[in-house]
Amino acid sequence: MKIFDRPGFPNPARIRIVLAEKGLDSQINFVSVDLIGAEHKQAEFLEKNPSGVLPVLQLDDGTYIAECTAITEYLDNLDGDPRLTGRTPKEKALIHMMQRRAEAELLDAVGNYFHHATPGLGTALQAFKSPAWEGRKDWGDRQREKALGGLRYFDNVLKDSPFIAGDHFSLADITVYAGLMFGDAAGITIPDDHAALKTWRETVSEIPSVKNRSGQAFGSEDLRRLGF
Ligand SMILES: N[C@@H](CCC(=O)N[C@@H](CS)C(=O)NCC(=O)O)C(=O)O
Repeated sequence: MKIFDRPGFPNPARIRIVLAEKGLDSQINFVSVDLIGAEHKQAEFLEKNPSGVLPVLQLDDGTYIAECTAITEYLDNLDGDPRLTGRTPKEKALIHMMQRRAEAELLDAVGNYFHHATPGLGTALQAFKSPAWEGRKDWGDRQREKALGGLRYFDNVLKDSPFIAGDHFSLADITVYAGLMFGDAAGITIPDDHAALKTWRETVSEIPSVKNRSGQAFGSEDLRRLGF
């Protein structure tokens, strides 16, 4: 199997954590794609993923799987013990629900703020932004407020639960964790009074699959080049 990604970015980090959790690193060849140079917006990459985003998994039979949720579902089921995406119907549903909230209310909101209200990934990508969003910094700024609401929501969830979707580490935790990594780079950080979220982050940072991977997030050459 191959993963097309770029170390140092939050969505690739989600899958690198999953691979480590499932002990699959040795079965994967990583292919680095130049995000800042807009390689992911060129025809060759768009054939793999028409959405023009990373990561993408390529199976040995040539099939491409994009979207972190889909990639995680595939990898999590390979060993017949899908603990990251849920073993029972109830677990599956709760993890799905919470991970979707983590994307919508936090990770994607931070990304929208970053791409639309800040210089984002730099000049090479400007040409690929949809004209519909031209001059919509106000919308990007509102996404920052949405992300702050997401942080408040997950802090409240974690006052009553050790993990985002119940009593064990799951895909929902990975998505929130990636949202916090992205927030660090974009300047959306956990407010001081969100104690439950801060404690959870410390706990999750110590999980081996996360600890070994998180150093690659936003410490990268790429974002330093852009001044983050
Ligand atoms: N929903 C997608 C999001 C992927 C995504 O936004 N990836 C970022 C890297 S962290 C990307 O490729 N951004 C490039 C761009 O927006 O031009 C997923 O779950 O895989």
